[in-house]
Amino acid sequence: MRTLAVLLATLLFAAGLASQPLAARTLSYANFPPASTVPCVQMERWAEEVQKRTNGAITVKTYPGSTLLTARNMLRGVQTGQADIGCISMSYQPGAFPFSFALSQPVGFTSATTASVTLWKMFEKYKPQEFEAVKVVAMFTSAPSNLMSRVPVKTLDDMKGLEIRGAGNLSDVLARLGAVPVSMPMPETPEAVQKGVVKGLLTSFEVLKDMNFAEMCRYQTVMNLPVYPFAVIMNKRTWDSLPKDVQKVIDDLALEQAEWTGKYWDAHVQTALDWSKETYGIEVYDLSEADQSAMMQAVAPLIDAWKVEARTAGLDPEAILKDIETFKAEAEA
Ligand code: 3IO
Repeated sequence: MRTLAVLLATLLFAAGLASQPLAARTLSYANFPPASTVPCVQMERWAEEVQKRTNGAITVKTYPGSTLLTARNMLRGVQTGQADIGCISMSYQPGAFPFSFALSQPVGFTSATTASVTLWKMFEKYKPQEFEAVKVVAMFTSAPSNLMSRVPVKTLDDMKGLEIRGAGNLSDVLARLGAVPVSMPMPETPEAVQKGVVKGLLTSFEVLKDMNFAEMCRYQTVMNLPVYPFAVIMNKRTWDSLPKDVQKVIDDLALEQAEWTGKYWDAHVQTALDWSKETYGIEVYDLSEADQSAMMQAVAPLIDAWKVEARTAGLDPEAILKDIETFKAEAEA
């Protein structure tokens, strides 16, 4: 049985290699949200840069909008080779990335640029076991999370009992704030908001424009809650089959890509807010100072919960948090 499986795998693998011309290769890159969103904009940028820097030896064929793999089967799909490359929002797999989830704790990131660069540097320094089954080619995070809602939320008290869409750690954040968290990937969220299954969503503001949430959610509350970390992963066999010079191009691009994506994301949040004000007359509320500090107090225990999770995974949470602070300060300097 086992021998047969190995034989089959070998045959399938050989067939896969044979179908690729040696000189030029096309790699498939799957992404789950619509083409208009930042994760897909950074995908196109990465694809262009890799094509340029390998002088056309590598062509990247992109599949935005879950046309090749959905959010829910992205990780497995890349591991099994349904796509060569895929983009994952780590929070969609609670428990799967105990190291990287340090970044989605309330550790005080105020921009996608700083958080993205920090995430990549942390990954490089620690080479965490959680990504052992794949090759990580890029990493970035969203901008800090804020509330977009169909009803005005001007105080923390207004959050109580409100059904809000989040994912992973951001759903835990919602629970700590007294809201009723409902977890789902981004592509399922417009319908949930539209049907009233949830009253709003917690993520970065640029989706007001990119997914037109501003049409349904006219009320925004600035909360500066944690970022969502992303990883762009490549199938291990695909990676191993690439020439060394191509591998170098990809490795050399990673830090720059994190910074490019973070900067684009931060700028795009502002563009989207301006557009939403002009197009739909959205309202943007700031919490009072008292509510802001109450909010930070309410979410602080999440860090302790993460520490327990990290220790269980054999990690040193104190060292990780210290390094995050160092890289954050470096990036902000
Ligand atoms: C996100 C995911 C897909 C498209 C746009 C986005 N903006 C912020 C996120 C973060 C995330 O994964 C999510 O589900 O909120």
